[in-house]
Amino acid sequence: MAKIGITCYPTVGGSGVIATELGKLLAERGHEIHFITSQVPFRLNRVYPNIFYHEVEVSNYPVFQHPPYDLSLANKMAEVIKREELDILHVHYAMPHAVLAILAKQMSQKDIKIVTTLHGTDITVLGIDSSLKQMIKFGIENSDRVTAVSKSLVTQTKEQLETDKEIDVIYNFVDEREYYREPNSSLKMEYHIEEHEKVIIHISNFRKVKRVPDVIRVFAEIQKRTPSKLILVGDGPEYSTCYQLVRSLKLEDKVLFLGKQENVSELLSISNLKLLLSEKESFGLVLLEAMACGVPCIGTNVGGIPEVIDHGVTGFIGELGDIQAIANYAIQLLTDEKMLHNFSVKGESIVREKFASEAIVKHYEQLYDQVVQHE
Ligand code: GMT
Repeated sequence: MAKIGITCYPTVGGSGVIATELGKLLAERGHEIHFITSQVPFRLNRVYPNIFYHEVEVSNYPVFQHPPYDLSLANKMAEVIKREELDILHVHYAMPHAVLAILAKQMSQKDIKIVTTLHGTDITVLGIDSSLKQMIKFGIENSDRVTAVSKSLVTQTKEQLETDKEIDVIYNFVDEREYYREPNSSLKMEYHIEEHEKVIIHISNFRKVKRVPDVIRVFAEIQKRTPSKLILVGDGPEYSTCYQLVRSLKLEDKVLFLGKQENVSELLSISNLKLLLSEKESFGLVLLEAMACGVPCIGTNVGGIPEVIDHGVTGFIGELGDIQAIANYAIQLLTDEKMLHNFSVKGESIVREKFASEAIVKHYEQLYDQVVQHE
């Protein structure tokens, strides 16, 4: 059994979810897990005897213009590596976490192995910035092993950073014990959704890349053809723009803005279709969460989305910004009960087969074994 340190951004976000869920499942399999983060990861919602949490304290000295979070993190990593005698430090994000792990390794003077998982934003957004490109490349090339959450992200990383570092694809997963369809018709009533109305759902952090206005425009077309409601879950910079758009399209009584929600599987369980129309998306964990709850998905032909949605089998893939074509797919699906049922059942089985949490956690374990034995 290994002693594994995990660093991620612990707040709401796919990478934080994956890092935390992975830590929990590894702990269940007997490993000793040490989270080294600035806050308790939000999914770490109960006590686990072999999970430890080391808080990174950021001091705000008057001489510094900005609190030195990165250096405090490296310092904490080095301290935990030495004191807890970690075997592996698994960091999520090359920038800044892999770079800090390398620094921490030097400071600790221990032969700890560094595993870095790429989730996308560090490559697709930060990697474009030439001032950071060299730093990200350094983090990746000096990690002992690197994984990425889709084939598309591997290709993009290699192209953008001009690196031939070997990168393993390990897909996102969900804990199937938490994500499954549990119909609750009273919840529909509580949200004033009629039984015959179809429910379309979108969940994101409302950043520009998520193209939430496209979701609203697609819904505007759908509701002309079939009785339906749109549920928007999450919060972020585009929230008020979306609110204005809904008002200008006179859809206020058909779009529900729910803000951030904890128990999304309950909301997914009353939904018939999930829309993710992003312009950048290395995987789209929310798609997997939806499929696990029996919800067919429509996504854009972007990043890792086509690796998750099987076009014509579990949902549809449309071109970015092609509102009418995406709306047509949605109407076709929502007005055909047989297709809706088949897509839903197929989605649930793909989650259990291609994206099974057990197989994915074992894949990470294999990688840890290889890296430790490679000494
Ligand atoms: O974009 C987000 O919603 C957050 C971001 C993150 O860093 O948590 O998500 C990224 O990592 C997720 C987990 O691997 C992926 O499922 C998301 O597709 C990815 N986001 C982007 O690539 C934009």
